Amino acid sequence: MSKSSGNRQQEAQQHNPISTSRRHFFKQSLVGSTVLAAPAFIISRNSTAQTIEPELPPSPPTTPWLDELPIAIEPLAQTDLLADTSMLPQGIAHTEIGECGRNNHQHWDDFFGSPVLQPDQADLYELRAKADPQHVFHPDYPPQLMWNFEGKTQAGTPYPNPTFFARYGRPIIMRLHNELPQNHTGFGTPEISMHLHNLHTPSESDGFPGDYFSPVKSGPTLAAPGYFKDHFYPNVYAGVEEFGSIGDMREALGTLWYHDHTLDFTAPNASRGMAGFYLLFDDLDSGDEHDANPAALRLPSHPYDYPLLFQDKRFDASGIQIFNQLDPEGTLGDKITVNGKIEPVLRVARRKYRFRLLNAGPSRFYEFYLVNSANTVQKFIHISNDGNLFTAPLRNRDRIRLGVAERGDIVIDFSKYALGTELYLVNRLVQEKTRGPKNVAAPGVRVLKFIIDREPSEPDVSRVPNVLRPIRMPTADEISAAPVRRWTFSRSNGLWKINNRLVDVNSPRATITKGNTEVWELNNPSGGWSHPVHIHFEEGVILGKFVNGVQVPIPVHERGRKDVYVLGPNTMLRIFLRFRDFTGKYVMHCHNMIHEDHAMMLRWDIKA
Ligand SMILES: [Cu+2]
Repeated sequence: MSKSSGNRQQEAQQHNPISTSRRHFFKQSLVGSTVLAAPAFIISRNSTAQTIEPELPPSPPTTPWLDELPIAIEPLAQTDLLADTSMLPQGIAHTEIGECGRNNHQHWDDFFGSPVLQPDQADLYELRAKADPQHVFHPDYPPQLMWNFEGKTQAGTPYPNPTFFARYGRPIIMRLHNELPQNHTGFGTPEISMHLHNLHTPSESDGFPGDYFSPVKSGPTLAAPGYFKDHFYPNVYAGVEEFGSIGDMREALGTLWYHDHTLDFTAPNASRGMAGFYLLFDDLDSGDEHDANPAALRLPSHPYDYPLLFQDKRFDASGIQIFNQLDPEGTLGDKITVNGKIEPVLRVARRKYRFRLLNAGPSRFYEFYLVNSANTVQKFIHISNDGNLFTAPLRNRDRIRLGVAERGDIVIDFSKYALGTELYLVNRLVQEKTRGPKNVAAPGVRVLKFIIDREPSEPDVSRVPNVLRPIRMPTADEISAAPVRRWTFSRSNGLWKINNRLVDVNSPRATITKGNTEVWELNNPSGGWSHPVHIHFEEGVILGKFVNGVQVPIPVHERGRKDVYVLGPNTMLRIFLRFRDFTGKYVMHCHNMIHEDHAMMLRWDIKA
């Protein structure tokens, strides 16, 4: 390990009193395990490696396009959580049978009318956080440890980090078991707090960072450790109290994702693999391209609706993943995995597909292009940002930029191409440090190869209508009446801070009365780094963007609702937010997971 990173670790120990005990705990468990490879700088022999920091050798070269992704993803199968009558889901934490000490589910009786769940009241799912010691990122690398949220397919086979198919108006109870090895060594920590980003979720089911648990350990905001934790996902739109029923359909969320959010260890735990998709549908975005409802959009639907999860990872000389969780600069990945695979192939039919692109971190930004084998840029349709459908599609787009945790849904029409055509998804954004991206440069790095290998089995009836989902913009009166809070994201003493303070999950830095609105000004006064800032629970709209104090246009794809606000260098954003329907504790943090862990996060609360 380099001297400089060693110094930074000592600094982290000295300057982060909140987290010292957890860091110390983890430092002990790292003894005896290889965390980082030799410090010598080696020029990359691999043309497909991203530019890297000089302290680390690049990941070993890989032969591209050896592995294939499945041609369709499978929905996660439900579990019968009512089969064992001693373990029925209930509003109050079931600690006597091993549930961790969570707060009571809010509005449980309003939804279910009795203390214990009755048949047919909710969709029921179960995930188990488990170690897979034999994951293959690439055939050139050895099988190795990965951590997953594991579910089951309809056929009953294990399904790592599965995709939920959820529907507005239909609540979900998700039982999360922690079966990670408690004697783990290496990066990652075996406590978990699963955040569902950015569902309109009561706080006790949000995956609050201080709500981490294992059978033997629990975070400061839980009352007790446990083997499992039930999450209640109401699947209501924001605005229930204002609009009644299941809320305001203009607030619909579509492409959501879940990941571990354990305090101080989000980057290593998510890098271990614990991240997946939660797709949410309603009558408009119904997930059925054959839908007879004239109001339905009929966007390309399953199996032509395909989520793609990108993570940056670094591997040592033997091809084993490494990550320095004690360094406030983290470890920049130079291999980009797509749904857990390096340089995979996806075979597609000659028709339209909806791809849901997710930057799952920990710290790399992407600007993706679709190119043919001659690197000529191809066009696609951009339909949503952060999972929120635009009011109208952005057609003829040639790039999509994603900060960590941002999502972008795009539609690619492969019917324009001949059978046998090969296309590539390419990242052209240069990034040399975890602090943020640099310039865009062609031809970029090919991360995914499409092969158009078949005609569709039936005519493609999907479409991309000219009108997608309406938006509720704040009125001028609402904006002028909203109190303003100012948050500055900066670095001092080697750590990442908000308004010059480190995270403290025990105490809120803002308390807002339910039903109120506010304007938040997010300020990055530095030229040295970028912060993709995430506000849990509520979507916002960007009112204004300022660079070096000068107002600049808001990019067209950022004019809808968002939950991640990319603060570039010397940038200030004004955001309008409503705080609705539920109370409790939430967070705002930089979603560069390395900044988040070291400790650019704050708790804010909604009170009744
Ligand atoms: Cu940041």
